Amino acid sequence: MYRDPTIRSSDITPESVYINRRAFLRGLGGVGAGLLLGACGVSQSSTELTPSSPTGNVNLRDELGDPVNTFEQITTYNNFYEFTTSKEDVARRAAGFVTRPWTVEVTGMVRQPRLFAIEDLLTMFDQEERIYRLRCVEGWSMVIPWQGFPLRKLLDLVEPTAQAQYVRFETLYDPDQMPGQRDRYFPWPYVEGLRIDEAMHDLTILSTGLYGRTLLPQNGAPLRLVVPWKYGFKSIKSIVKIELTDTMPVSLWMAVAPREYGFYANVNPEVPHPRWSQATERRIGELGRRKTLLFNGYAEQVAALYAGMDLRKHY
Ligand SMILES: Nc1nc2c(c(=O)[nH]1)N[C@H]1C(S)=C(S)[C@@H](COP(=O)(O)O)O[C@H]1N2
Ligand SMILES: [Mo]
Repeated sequence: MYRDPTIRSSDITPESVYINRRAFLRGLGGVGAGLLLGACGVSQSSTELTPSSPTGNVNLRDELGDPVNTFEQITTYNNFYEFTTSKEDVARRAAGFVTRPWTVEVTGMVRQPRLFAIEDLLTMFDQEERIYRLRCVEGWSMVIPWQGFPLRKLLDLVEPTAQAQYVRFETLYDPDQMPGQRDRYFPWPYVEGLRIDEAMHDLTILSTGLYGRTLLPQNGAPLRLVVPWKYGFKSIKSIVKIELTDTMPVSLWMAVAPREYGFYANVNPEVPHPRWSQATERRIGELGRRKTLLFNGYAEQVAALYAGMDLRKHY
């Protein structure tokens, strides 16, 4: 379970190390800091970094001004049904998950199909920082400082053909490591999909880390999708296959409960889930609830993708 953010087990939590290190690097300024950040693989896209607070600490905030969740919250309250459906147990159950060697096959309607080793993906692309809200369809949310790279960069490399209209993603299938995959209720492996323009959007990233550290198994190591304007279940974890296709992919959730989960799954406070309202959410670490924002607060960037579509019908 996540803890009350006012109760710190230690001053040297991973997030304080991360935040202080960033403050140090920023203090160096200009070229020096850029080189240092480059050397450890995190580029300096710190538009969301606010200046020092009165306490001297640096506060990492999203562009709406809300603070990031703690490292502990982000890594101990997870949805990853391959391990368990109990959010507080995912971290423990996933602890031994083997993420090396790991390959990602990019295939389908592309001119240059290719099998990538995870090491290639980590070195071929600049690892940028993106501070994003994550809104789960269950009605809770967090703010997470991811590292990763735009999915577009990977897709450009393999050159999608003119027929490619959708991108289909698959999680590893390995019931020996992922005991939840023995549950026959779900049609494993976990599958998700995006329309190709959604996949090419600059907000859509493949994440390799968070808080300046390599991704942990519970967060989808070694590579997971992050699509911040959609409900969290679209952000598929531990990806082994990416396929370009002309057919709308059927996600695991569409297959299990087609009346409850659509392909688009854009965050929308006005379209209730059949069993609960989506008007408000609980930000982990906060008391009470806050209003859910259309497209999770990213409407300015993504609304044009859905021009002319009925967002109530295409949920
Ligand atoms: N393979 C896979 N990916 C998944 C899930 C899952 O069960 N299996 N859960 C999804 C859901 S419902 C959410 S809310 C997010 C949670 O991501 P986090 O645990 O890193 O916060 O992962 C998504 N990706
Ligand atoms: Mo979720």
